[in-house]
Amino acid sequence: MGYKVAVVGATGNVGREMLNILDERKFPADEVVPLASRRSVGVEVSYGDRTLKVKALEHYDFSDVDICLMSAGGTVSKEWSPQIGAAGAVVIDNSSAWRMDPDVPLIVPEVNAGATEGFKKKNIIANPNCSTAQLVVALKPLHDKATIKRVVVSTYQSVSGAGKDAMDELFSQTKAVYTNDELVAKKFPKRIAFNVIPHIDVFMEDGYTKEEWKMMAETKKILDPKIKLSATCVRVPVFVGHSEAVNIEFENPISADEAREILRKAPGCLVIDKQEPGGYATPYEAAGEDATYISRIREDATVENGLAFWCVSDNLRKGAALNAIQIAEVLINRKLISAKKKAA
Ligand code: 11C
Repeated sequence: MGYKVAVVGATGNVGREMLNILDERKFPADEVVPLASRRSVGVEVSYGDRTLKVKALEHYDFSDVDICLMSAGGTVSKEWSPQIGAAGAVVIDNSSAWRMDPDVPLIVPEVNAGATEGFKKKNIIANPNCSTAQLVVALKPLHDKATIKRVVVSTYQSVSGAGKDAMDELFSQTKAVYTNDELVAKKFPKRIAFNVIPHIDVFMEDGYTKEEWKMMAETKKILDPKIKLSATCVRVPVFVGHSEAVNIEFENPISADEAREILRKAPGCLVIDKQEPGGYATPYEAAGEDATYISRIREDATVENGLAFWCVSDNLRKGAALNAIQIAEVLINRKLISAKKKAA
């Protein structure tokens, strides 16, 4: 017997990617139900070669749903995830609502799949922020080898991280530049076309932004609370694919060659590091792919035991939908859930 999977937020960037990936990975689902707010009821979404009609989240009966993939934002998740979890479905939530809750595991399967079983208290599992997911996939094998003390990371984040309206804003502003029309900025605080914006999410009291705080706090929860991390998160005019320039200080020595060999064998990582023009990954190649691409691996002589690299991944896939579905696969493969009997 297969699983019944609900996708909440099915009309959004990540929800649609979740439906694609469930099909691509031949997820053992007998039934997939796309859900969204009332205004999206009846909208058609693709699931493989099938077209499904979106149903209303409100009043949906979750009692025979096994897994609920949630990508409808923090406010909806805060209200609905506990109710869906109490109805018996395991919620895998893509928002930031539950990530820091001590009773909710925050999972990147390549890094801390073992922590998944902690979901039973609330029936909720959290998916990390996209910029954290790809980073910890790359950090984990290096941490295992040489123990990370401190990370300094600068991100180059695509507009799809801010949703479909943000992608439309980049498109229309870019067009307006060529047609000499007025540039309208609604989603971003400054023009994004042919520009970069050093600001993602709200400002915190200490001057960091919430996106930067998330990278620090989530890395600690997923990988190791002892790791110190300072991030600068920047929006760039790229549609899909987040990039990161990473500097690490380790407790123990590790050479660039050793790091390259370790990362080549690490789950979820793909090393492209030819050290010649074009011999590195960019968001263009990473979009639509599953891996975290790692390039430009080199020793950083400005600190003891220092290493620097470049890492790129599809923020809608490993940063969101793919990671959520990999968590669902962990639940099944580790026999942490079994498919419920469905009404005939
Ligand atoms: C961005 N990383 O690129 C954000 C999107 O906490 O899940 C995801 C925000 C989150 O704008």
